[in-house]
Order: sequence, then C-alpha cells, then structure tokens
Amino acid sequence: VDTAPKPHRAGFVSIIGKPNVGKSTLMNVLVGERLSIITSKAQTTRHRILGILNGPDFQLVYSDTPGIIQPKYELQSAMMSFVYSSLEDADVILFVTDIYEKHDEEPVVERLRRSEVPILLLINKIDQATQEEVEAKMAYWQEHMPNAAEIIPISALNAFNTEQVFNHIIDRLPEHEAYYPKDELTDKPERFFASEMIREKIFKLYKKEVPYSTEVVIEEFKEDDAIIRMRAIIYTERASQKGIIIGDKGGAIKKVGTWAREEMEKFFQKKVFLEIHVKVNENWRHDPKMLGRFGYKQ
Ligand code: GDP
Ligand code: K
Ligand code: MG
Repeated sequence: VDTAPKPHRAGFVSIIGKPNVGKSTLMNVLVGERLSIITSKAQTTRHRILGILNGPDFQLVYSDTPGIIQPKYELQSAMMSFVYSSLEDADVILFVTDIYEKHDEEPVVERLRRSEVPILLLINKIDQATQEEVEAKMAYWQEHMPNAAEIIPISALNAFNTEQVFNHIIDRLPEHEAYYPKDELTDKPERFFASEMIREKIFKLYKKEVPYSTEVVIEEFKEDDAIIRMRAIIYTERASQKGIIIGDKGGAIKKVGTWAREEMEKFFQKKVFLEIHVKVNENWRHDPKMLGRFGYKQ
C-alpha cells in the first residue's frame, strides 16, 4: 500500500457568467457560507469576492464575479475589469449558464472558446426544467463550446450536483501549497461583508433605480467581547433618493437596519449595534475618485 501523504493541491476557481444565472448562489453553496449577496436583480454583485474552501490537503479559492455585461458607465467598467482579471489567473473556470438562457452571450462564449484554462460548463436552475430540456441544452453546449472539459446540469439553489462540481475541480487543481492561511474564509475585511449585507437589503426593499444609485460604506467598526458597534453611511446620488431610502417617518430605513442587523448577528455570531446615516453624493457612479474610495479601483 502507498502510505505517502497526498500532495497538497491549491488553486483559483473563477465563477463567471451573465447576470442572474446563479453565480453567487453557487459560490455560497460551494464554500458553505453566505459570503456573496444574492437577489433576483441583475448586477447585485459589484466586486470580485473571494471565498476560500480549506481541506486537509487542498485549498480552493473561488472568486465570484459581477455578471458579464456591456459597460455603460464608469462603475460598470470597473466591474468588468474584475471579471476579466479573474479569467486570466484562474486554474479552473466555472462558466455558469441558465437552463432558460436565450443565448445572447456570444462575446463571452467566443472568449471562453479561446481559453487555455479548463472550463466546467454548468447548466443551472434545472430544478425548473424537464429531462428533455436538460438534454437539449447539454447538446446545445456540446456543439457551441466543444472545448468545455465537462458539461454539468446543476441546481445551485438545491445544491443538486454541486458535490460533483467540487470533485471535478479537485481533479484539475495543480499541486501547490496554500495561497492563504488555512483558517481564512475570504480576503475581504469584515466591514466589507457588513456593507454588503446592508446593500442586499436595499436591493430587496427598494425599487427601480434606487438600489443601483446607492453605495454603502462602514465608517466605523468597533468590536469588543460582547458587541460590534458599526456606523454605516448609505450614499445616494440625489436628494429625492435619500428621501425614498429614509421613507415616511424613517420607516423604510428602519426596516433596512433591523433586517441587516439580524443577519450580521448571525454572520458575526455577536450582538451588533448598527447606526445608519444617509448622505447625498451626486454622480458617485461616474466619479473615479469616489469609486476609488469605495474600493472599485486598486
Ligand atoms: P448571479 O447574479 O449570477 O450572482 O445570481 P444570484 O446567485 O444572485 O441568483 C439570481 C437569482 O436566481 C436569485 O433569485 C436566486 O435565488 C436564483 N437562483 C440561483 N440558483 C438557482 C437554481 O438553481 N434554481 C432556481 N430556480 N433559482 C436559482
Ligand atoms: K443577482
Ligand atoms: Mg452575483
């Protein structure tokens, strides 16, 4: 019998695809933590978010990316640069598609056909589909992306076939020592996740342009043994949006605060005191200086 210890494997796995196909849902399932925010609205994920999965003889560094789109303003260009950099330095690419995809994603597919990195093509949301629909979609992708290493139907929502995805990734991971300390879960600081939790609630509670015109900054994050005290600023682009965020007698902002705080307490396993202020900052989405402050440029 071979008793030699297994070599340690480590690598980077980029999760890419169009908005709303289920990239963030999948990463959370694969990492086993709710790191990435999930809503039914497109372009909720703005940054590249790392989720690290550690085992005794492996380290998988997932990166969840914003959906691939044609940039229309400065913020979106910054978002796309996160996507493209994640293509270049990946060991494995998870290309996530939706079973009900309408196939207007040709520029991405074209780019992936030239990729040197192994691609696992995932057909997501099959919980909504019939066996025939799944088979037809698999045939479609065999023809349109013949270089895909595997084509796997999944349901990220139900964690169906996600174990299989994990095994295919491990098989393709190079021998390498860990890139991050083995007890780390992500590269982002805690206050980033706190601001993302607030942003998610904004996406869920407000309509139309309001969530897209909003950014959240945690100005203060103080932790002691018993409690985390946070001061968050919600920036909007216009005074009218500020009014909507606050709501009648402050009712709307109170909902955001309560819901976000409950989730923070679960995530940080600690009591949270959260204070939220709303400020107007015209045109932050177009202003490179503000985008830098919000973490969109290195
Ligand atoms: P992303 O924009 O690609 O990151 O997609 P999200 O992970 O934010 O998911 C977008 C929407 O699709 C959310 O409403 C999810 O609950 C939903 N979703 C994700 N995976 C599945 C799935 O396997 N089945 C179904 N029915 N819905 C899913
Ligand atoms: K989304
Ligand atoms: Mg996402």
